[in-house]
Amino acid sequence: TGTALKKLSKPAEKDYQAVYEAIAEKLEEGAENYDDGSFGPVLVRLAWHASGTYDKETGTGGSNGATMRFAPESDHGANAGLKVARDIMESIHKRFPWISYSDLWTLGGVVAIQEMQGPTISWRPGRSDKDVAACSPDGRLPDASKDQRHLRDIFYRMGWNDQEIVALSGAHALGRGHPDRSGYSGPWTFSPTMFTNDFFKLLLDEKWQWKKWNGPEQHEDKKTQSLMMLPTDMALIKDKSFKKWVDIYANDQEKFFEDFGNAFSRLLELGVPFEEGTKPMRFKTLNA
Ligand code: DDH
Repeated sequence: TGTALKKLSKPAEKDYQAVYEAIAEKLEEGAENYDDGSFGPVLVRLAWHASGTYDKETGTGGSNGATMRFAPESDHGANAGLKVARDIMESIHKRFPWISYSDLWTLGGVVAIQEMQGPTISWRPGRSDKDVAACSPDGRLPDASKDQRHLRDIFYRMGWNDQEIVALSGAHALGRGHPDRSGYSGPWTFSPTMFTNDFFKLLLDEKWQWKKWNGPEQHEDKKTQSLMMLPTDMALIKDKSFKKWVDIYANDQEKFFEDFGNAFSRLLELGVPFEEGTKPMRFKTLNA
């Protein structure tokens, strides 16, 4: 009884595990005709776009606040299509009204990565929601049409190094471009609902050519013409310091999982003022 009541005591790890499971059960529910059959990739993207607005100089942006609930942030071009993910999270929030949206959205990314067979992601609760005045300015998330200089501008601003930029970019094993969202089209890999190091392998092994179409400039694989790479993805093998890590992650899935897991966990925590002593949680997958 009382599931809809606000929690009186501080939620414990088992309460967050229950939220984890509720999200996990939603990943494929009603997704028969959606993309590749899972909402996992778009939930990862929501967690990333909620967090990737962080600016280390001013301490602004980041996942704390969940300000993408509001325009103007929800209307930023980079966030097109993320309403799908926010709506799924809304249905979860109805069942667990005690959790902040900021904790919920980041937890959604953890669930999606783990349920799509990725690494276990350490996660801590403690984010609180802010109002519309805290919305991030437009332009803090990467622009896919740009090159390595832009990648460094954006990711150094959050405090990342070259290795971490490459590791995080491996998330493009998942999901696809949607012409009605970003304008780009197609998946990066042949298994877009499974977390693998295939993004790196394909980047190195396939021949990539400019796609001939009316959409934005993107690459397609010469062999099947069904996969895509963004200009920013191609920058990872054009730039020596980035390519070094593409080679390493293409050859060592375990190393990629470890580095991605650590970086993604930190990404979700950028700028979050945790209470001292907040312990990282590690959630069990539905199959475990
Ligand atoms: Fe990404 N990403 N991303 N991305 N991303 C897109 C889709 C997905 C860039 C641009 C795009 C990361 C880095 C970058 C995911 C996760 C992550 C799309 C297509 C564009 C464009 C959107 C659409 O049309 O629906 C650029 C540029 C960068 C960069 O410069 C590095 C990172 C770091 C992550 C992460 O999660 C850590 C995921 C997942 C998707 C698939 C979404 C979906 O709905 O499918």
